[in-house]
Amino acid sequence: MVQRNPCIANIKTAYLFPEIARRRREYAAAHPGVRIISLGVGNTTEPVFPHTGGGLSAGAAALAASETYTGYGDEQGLTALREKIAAVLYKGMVAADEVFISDGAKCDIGRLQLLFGAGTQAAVQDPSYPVYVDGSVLIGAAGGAIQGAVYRGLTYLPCVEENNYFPDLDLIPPNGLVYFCSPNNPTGVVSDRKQLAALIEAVRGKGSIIIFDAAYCEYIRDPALPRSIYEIEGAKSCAIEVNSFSKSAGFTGVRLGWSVVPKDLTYVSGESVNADWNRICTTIFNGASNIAQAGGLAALDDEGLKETRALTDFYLGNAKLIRGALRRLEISCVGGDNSPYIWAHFPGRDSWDVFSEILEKCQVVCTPGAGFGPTGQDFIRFSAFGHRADVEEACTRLGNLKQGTQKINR
Ligand code: PL4
Repeated sequence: MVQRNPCIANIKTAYLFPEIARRRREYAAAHPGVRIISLGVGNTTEPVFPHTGGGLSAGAAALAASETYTGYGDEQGLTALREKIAAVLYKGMVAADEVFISDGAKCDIGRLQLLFGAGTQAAVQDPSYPVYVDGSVLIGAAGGAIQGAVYRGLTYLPCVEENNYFPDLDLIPPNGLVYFCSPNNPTGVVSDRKQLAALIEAVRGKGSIIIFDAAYCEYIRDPALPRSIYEIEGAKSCAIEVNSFSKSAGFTGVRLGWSVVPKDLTYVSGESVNADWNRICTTIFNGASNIAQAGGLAALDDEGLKETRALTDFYLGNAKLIRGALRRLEISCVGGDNSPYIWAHFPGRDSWDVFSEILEKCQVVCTPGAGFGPTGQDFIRFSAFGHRADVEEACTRLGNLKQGTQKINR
């Protein structure tokens, strides 16, 4: 008999989003005819805009003609797309051969963990996108669970109201990884330049590396806030960035993202992380779909960038409605102004109980904060991804909660 990978055995709870889907299905089965609205998973709902969609269509059409057909491409992605991302999105802050095209940020986060392996200490913002934690467990870098989904070998960096949702940098482990997400999932809070400069200084001082997840950077409206870690001096020697077309172009189902691994970045041994990432990508990844990449190229044209702005404006409009509804209920919340997530506080409550209450009283699905880490225990995340009419209806239904908690503090 073949032995089970003991790291898999360390995972103690179901992955968050399928668990929410399971509970939703269970509720729907018990309440036939009830229309459930989702403000849960961060999944885009609006159609791809025409110029970007035209890129996808052209990519598909090219496959149907012998003159334009293409098969496997470079595993690192189309040179034209790597160059365009470097030029248009990073304004030359990174070079094209530091950009690696992928099938999405989530997949990159999983593969990046192979660079560092089981022995590397990892720190995560608490709360954070669960893939950083669960991925670390699967690679063997987190050890066993202490309780629930809290793992012995991980360093949790609480990001709470008391510290303005920015962690105590003294907690960062030496020679380890720091997963950092801004705009943050789930809190919706964006770190400013001063905070990211302090993060970089701390990480460099400890010989650690940041894996910076900028998947929601196109939602930033405050021009003073950084959209990429590479806007901050020193980042190229200590940070990898992951990003995606999912939430900017509506490509959640298309699957297209990228990572930036600077050539300045080295291990403690002095060897190049970029060279190893190239080796991993070429070995166990076979390149993003050529149709998706054609769409990505169109999304980065002037017209495509306008579409990104319009799409993200739309979801930010939803976020404003959700914040308004919570405000009327006097539920304290953050986020939603430069991000599509709103982090709402239900002091003293268990977030899975609040999830059930909202489902039962409002037929609205949300995401329990406990799924993002221990500090999320009495929080609920509301996602602004949804059709406008559904979000409006959900906001009306939230009135059924009629729950006064604490005063709005942001
Ligand atoms: C549900 C901080 C959503 N099944 O689409 P990708 O792979 O380019 O990006 C995924 C991603 C990366 N980084 C951050 C994210 O928040 C996400 C998507 N998160 C959410 O509701 O938190 C979708 C989750 C999906 C999943 O497991 O990722």
